[in-house]
Amino acid sequence: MQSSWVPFVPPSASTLSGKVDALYFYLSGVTIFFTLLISGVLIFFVIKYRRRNPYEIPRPVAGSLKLETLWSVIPFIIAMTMFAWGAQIFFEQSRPPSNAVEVYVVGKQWMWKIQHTTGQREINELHVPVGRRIKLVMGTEDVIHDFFIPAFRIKADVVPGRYTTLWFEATKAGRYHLFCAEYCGMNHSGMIGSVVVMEPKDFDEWLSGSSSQQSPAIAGQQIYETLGCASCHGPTGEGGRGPALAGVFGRQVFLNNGQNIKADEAYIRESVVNPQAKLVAGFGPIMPTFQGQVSEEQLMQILAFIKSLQIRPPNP
Ligand code: HEC
Ligand SMILES: [Cu+2]
Repeated sequence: MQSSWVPFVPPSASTLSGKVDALYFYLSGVTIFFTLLISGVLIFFVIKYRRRNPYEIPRPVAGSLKLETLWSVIPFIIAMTMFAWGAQIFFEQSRPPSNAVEVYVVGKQWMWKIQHTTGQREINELHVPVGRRIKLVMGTEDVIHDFFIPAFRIKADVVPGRYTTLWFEATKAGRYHLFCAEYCGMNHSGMIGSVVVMEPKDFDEWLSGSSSQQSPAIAGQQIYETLGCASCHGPTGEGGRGPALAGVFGRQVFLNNGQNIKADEAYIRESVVNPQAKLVAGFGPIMPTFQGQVSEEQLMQILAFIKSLQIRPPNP
């Protein structure tokens, strides 16, 4: 495992980690500065104004508007710099760039199951190339887990019934810790793994080395056929009794109730497990729920299939 030169600070290996550290050092610096200042002044005054004889009575303290304004405004400004800086990093971290390569992650007591869009599967290991943006689409089969890569300074809860996304761009080849950071039962402490960051050409070799695996989109297509989705949505998602699915991902969808929402991962997932929650305008509530018939992993594969439908639109 890689380590860093600052004690207690994990290695820094993503485009984000330096920024998070800078903010952290700023917070620590401000805290240390004021701790020293206040305790120094406190000790100084305790000595300077100590009682020298038993009959001494101090002068009464009168308020000072100037002083009070000053010690309200300065901390306010300092707190706001922390807020603005933190918010800026938060927004950057929580908005995956559109050109990121997707990787599917499913948490399960007590392991991380990972699948690449090319089909490679891994357990408790995540191989990624240096210098490419990776977007993780994460779900869980059972309880809440938390995907944490300290070296990248990224961490997010994975919650039953919904998707969480994270993104990063690794900057340094090496092997880094991967933890579950949410207590998830008996073997939580063993739910650890590693992230292997490789040079792009090594990574491509690794990808092609373990071929013969089915891509999530192809697996999703098979599930789509087995569950009979095709009977309403058409074998290539061209539509029929149900709306066309080709091109739906990322598009605006008009709903029965007049609302207009973006078809993101969460929407597609909900459409399959709870189709009546949001009805597409012009269609009745005829789609049955598939809750309990598909695992989280299969849902992600269906999602991958629906996403793939827009890259290659069906022939008319
Ligand atoms: C009995 C016909 C039927 C079957 C079977 C069916 N659907 Fe649907 N589906 C519909 C209808 C009708 C709608 C539109 C009304 C609604 O939103 O529920 C819909 C909506 C959807 C949507 C939202 C589409 C949009 O444009 O917003 C998705 C995604 C979807 N279905 C996926 C699936 C998947 C995946 C399966 C198989 C696991 C499936 N459907 C099986 C009829 C069906
Ligand atoms: Cu866990």
